[in-house]
Amino acid sequence: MKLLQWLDAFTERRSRGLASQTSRRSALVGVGRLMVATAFTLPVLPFDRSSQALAAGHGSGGHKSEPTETDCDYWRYCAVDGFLCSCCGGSATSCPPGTTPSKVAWVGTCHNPADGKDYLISYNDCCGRGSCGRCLCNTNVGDRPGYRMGKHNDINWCMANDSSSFHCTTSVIVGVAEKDD
Ligand code: ABN
Repeated sequence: MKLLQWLDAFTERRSRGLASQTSRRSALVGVGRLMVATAFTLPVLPFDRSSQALAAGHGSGGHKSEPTETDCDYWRYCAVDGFLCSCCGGSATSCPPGTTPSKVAWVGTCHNPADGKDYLISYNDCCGRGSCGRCLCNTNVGDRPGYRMGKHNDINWCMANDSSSFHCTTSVIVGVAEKDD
């Protein structure tokens, strides 16, 4: 009888020990498997990365989105040299508060892809405040070295104003260029 009791107790202890060890081990194995599976599957899940694409300047379909008035490659900025007033509290055609348009300006010719025409653009600086420092654009189509007087745009056009402090540059359409035949 004593032997049977001892055998019962022994068997029960072993069974319980085995059961608790097995479940702990299998739980650990399960967690390990889950971690490995997560590491392999998360990078290939279909995350929405459209905001990153937009920030990089790409719209839907992987094409670059149309330039706007705060982008250097906006068509009418083709010959600009300065900070865009559209990034400085003004717009592409108006000076920010506290500044006045320069009395003299550089005139460039830019192609408008929307209507296929070439336009004369007057790049007037806005004067009376220190440098805006935002959206510096230097596209310079038609610009020639400084010794080609009158064909060089790297000039402070505020020179003839009461204040010669340069703040930013506007881009005003002043005419349509005639076609060469
Ligand atoms: N037209 C913009 C500018 C201002 C100061 C110096 C160089 C160019």
